[in-house]
Amino acid sequence: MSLLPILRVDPKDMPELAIVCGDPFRAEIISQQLEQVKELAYSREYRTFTGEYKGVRIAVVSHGVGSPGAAVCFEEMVKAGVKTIIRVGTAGSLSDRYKTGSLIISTAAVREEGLTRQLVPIAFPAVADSKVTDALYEAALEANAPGAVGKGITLTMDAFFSGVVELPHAIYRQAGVLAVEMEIAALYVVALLRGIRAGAILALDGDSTAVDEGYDPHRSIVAEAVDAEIRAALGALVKLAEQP
Ligand code: R1X
Repeated sequence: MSLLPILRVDPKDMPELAIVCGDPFRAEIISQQLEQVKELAYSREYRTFTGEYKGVRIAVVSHGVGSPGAAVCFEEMVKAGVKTIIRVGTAGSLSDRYKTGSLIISTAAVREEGLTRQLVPIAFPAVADSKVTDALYEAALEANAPGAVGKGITLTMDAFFSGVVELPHAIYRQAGVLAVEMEIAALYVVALLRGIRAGAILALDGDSTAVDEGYDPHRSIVAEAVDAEIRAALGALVKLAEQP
């Protein structure tokens, strides 16, 4: 078979289990935890590595920022035979309980982006796979994160900095949504429509209502939380490899 048109990877080289993250540089950092690492391609924002973690073959792929671009990546991964995807990401806090340095396992995503309604009506829920969520939560509790570990609903948006329209963060905060980011709804909808399993873990990098005043994700507490979520995601994939 020829290369995937956008990821530029030969489908036969793609394992069934994968970690995805937004940042191509973070994909490289995650790949350093693997043995027999190979960089398969670096095409646009999509960087693909494969390797083994505790004897389990996995891929690490970057999906860029935002749902439409990320969905292209997820769709091509599914076409190549990937059956389980875990997103390792960062997000802004929406709750008083979980702040910078905490880890959140996303059980479902509010579909406040524009992409997924072009795939399936908006009444369809963007939910995680429960086995993936359970494995991530268990692994996150053991990952020594600098903050608390929680699980619950997250918000997926397209807007990062605000314009002149009021963003819906306050409403979702009242409704108990824990964090906001930009790609999980796309991941869960693609996974549900294509019949694969998906989950996501997020390191909180600041207060979602303060991004316009000053967003600084480059703090040591965030780096520690990201390291912890990477350990958790790798641990969860090892468990999930035994539960196909
Ligand atoms: O999902 C969000 C987006 O990919 C989280 O971080 C990025 C924006 O800084």
